[in-house]
Amino acid sequence: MYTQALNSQDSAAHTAKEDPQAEARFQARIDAEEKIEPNDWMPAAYRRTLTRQIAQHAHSEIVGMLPEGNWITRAPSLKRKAALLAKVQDEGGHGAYLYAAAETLGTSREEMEDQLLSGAAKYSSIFNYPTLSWADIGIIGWLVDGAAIMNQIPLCRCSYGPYARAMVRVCKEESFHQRQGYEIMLALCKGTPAQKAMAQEALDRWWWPVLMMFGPPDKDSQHTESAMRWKIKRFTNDELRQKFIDATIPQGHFLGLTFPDPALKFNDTTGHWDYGDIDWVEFKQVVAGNGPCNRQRMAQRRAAHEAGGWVREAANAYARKRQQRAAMSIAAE
Ligand code: BYC
Repeated sequence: MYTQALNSQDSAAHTAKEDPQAEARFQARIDAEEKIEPNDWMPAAYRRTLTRQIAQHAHSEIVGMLPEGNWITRAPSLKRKAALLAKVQDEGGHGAYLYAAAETLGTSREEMEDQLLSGAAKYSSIFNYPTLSWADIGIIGWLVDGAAIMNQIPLCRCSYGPYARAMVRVCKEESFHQRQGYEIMLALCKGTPAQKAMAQEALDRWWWPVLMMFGPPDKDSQHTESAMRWKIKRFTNDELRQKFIDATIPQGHFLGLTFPDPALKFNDTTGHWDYGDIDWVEFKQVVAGNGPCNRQRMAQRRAAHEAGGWVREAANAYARKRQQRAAMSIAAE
């Protein structure tokens, strides 16, 4: 979908050895803002970090369907149900484009799925928190998708062509998701005192985990330096976190909500909102598999994978039949 020629494990480009001259030419192309395409020479470390990031991103989209899918049958009206259903389907589509983009780097979708299901691959920490009330669906759209947009708009300019192109459509859809979430929050905040309290309670639970979505602080980020040099990332984790906070605080105040951070204060000197300390111990725990819902999410994914086995089998049988028919018609010519 994003390329005409996929790399395979044994292609020359894939097995490229360390080559300082090729590496210098590669970096010059990156510096000149040229896009790198699947069959171009690339350093093994560039391929590795991109495969890791895109696969984790794809897994996040797929696991991210679970907390919201949980509310489809309980949405408060037909309009809300239709919008939520469409949003959750969009996330599945994002996962599919992203797996396709990662496959162009030479790792098969099956391998990536195995890595997710075995627990070897990461997915976003945020999807390990529970969705306890309808307001959580508003919060996910407003803040989780809002954070995703802040992170993903710069990825539309990522140096790797297939990832950058996939991101354009993803960002358009995320923008609809963000608006539907904010609109849910607006309705709750303009509603009864109980609805407003539900919205505030959801913000209290989600605010800090959302800030963790941007990844560890720059001083602890292993991949930022190389990812910035290769123009995979255009901003550091802390820069994007600050941009998100600056954009979101006025939106929360417009809703009449209070952020659960006593240190939050507009800094006239810097022109940014100062914020309190993020609990990085909690972040590490969640990423290590010990968040409130990690085990439940993985159990649900494994069950869904097993239940879908017959679909994969049928698709493979159909593909084989088509191949055989094509071979027979060539032989008959
Ligand atoms: N959760 O060196 P760092 C969505 C890991 S989908 C878990 O800074 P990097 C949505 C990181 O992978 C949202 N792990 O890494 C879907 C690395 O571990 P490894 C997902 C995290 O890659 C459905 C280690 O920590 N978005 O929005 O330079 C419904 C060190 O970090 C997290 C994307 O994936 C985390 N939050 O920067 C609604 C966007 N943060 O691999 C919404 C694409 C870090 O060395 N990804 N880690 O074992 C990125 O932009 C970057 O990968 C990150 C991290 C900013 C996330």
